[in-house]
Amino acid sequence: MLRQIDPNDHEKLREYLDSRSEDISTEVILKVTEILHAVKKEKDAAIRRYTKQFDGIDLEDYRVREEEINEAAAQADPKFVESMRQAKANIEYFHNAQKQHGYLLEKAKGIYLGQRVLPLDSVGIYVPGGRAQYPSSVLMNAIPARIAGVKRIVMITPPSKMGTLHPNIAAAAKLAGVTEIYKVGGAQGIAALAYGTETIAKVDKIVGPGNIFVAAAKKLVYGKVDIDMIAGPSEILVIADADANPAYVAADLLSQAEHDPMASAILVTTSSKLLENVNKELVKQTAVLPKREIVEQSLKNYGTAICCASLSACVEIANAIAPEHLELMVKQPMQLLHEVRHAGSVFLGYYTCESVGDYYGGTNHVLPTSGTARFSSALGVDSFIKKSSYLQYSEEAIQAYGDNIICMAQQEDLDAHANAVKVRLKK
Ligand code: HSO
Ligand code: ZN
Repeated sequence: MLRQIDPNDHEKLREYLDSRSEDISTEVILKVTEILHAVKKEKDAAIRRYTKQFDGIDLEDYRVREEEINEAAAQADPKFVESMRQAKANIEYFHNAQKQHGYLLEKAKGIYLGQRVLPLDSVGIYVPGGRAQYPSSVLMNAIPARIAGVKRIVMITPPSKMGTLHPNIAAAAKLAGVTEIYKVGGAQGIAALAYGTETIAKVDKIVGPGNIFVAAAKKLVYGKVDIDMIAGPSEILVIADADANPAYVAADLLSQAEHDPMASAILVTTSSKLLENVNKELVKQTAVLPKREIVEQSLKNYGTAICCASLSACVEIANAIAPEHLELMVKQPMQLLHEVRHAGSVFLGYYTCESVGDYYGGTNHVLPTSGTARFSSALGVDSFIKKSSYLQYSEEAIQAYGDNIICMAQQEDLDAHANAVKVRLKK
């Protein structure tokens, strides 16, 4: 049953929005700082110690050799591998269109200005172990990196208790073009990627979701390396009109709710009748879900419904919430899309459930959460490139415009700057 909030009760809405993102506690920050320092100093020795302590296994070597990757991948279900192959093609299709090109401007008098687009040399992808082990996320992280032209794509993931690599993760990594795999997780894994160890050469950027320790570690190493984002719990907001099928709406809300007890599922609708039916469907569908307990907790924590007078009013609510996923279950979704300003990814029409995008359609499922869609974007090719500008002034150009530069340098009391121009001027 979704709790209902009045669309005009802005305070309640604000309260709801603010409750979504939590600050990382000082205790976690302190613990993680200690781990980062230890790995920086002791490298592999610290990795081995923490892996033993946190993952319960003593690994002499945490590098995964090609043979082991192939053996693990061979155990994956062939039908699953074929589905992933198709998903990969769709993800490539979408992300190829994101490639950016540099530019070169030629001004008069031998002046050239340009910008080059360059891939990062190396990236590290964190793949969580335990509950949230998603091969689909390996595809979503690694494929755009490969399309951007990144040469070294390193994946790290905590070892299982037996010290093995999950077959599905191995299969996804192979398909997606991951070039190195290491069995190390947690803050110690992030430290290894950021600082390097005897086993892992450090990377330039770290991407991928993880638990609170991983998130804290990513925050702390940011600046030393780049990071993608600090992902919060998953969210879906469904805007549905009176014609939407309540069974579809409920199913889609539940698909996000099953991720995490902290995930939020929000229905914004113009029809109170639909809301009533969705609530009935939620009860019915939840009862038979294996992840029933998580779903129930998630709905209890964050399951929300808001009834609005018009579809435009629904979009206004969505814009205020800036959800990670937004479904437009309305008759003319393309028209409504124009009003959407803040959403990580939008799913249009009655048939495009979020799962299409989570797995298969080609758009990226690594999206800004907790309202950060206001200022950030989905992971993509852009996340793995950087830009470098260049400039050339000919002899004539410096003669023509040098005075302006000298004047500006003098106003800043930087005589050496001015001189660098003066020595080139013919007088
Ligand atoms: N919905 C998740 C992505 C995912 N779903 C992975 C299934 N597997 C991102 O919010
Ligand atoms: Zn999902």
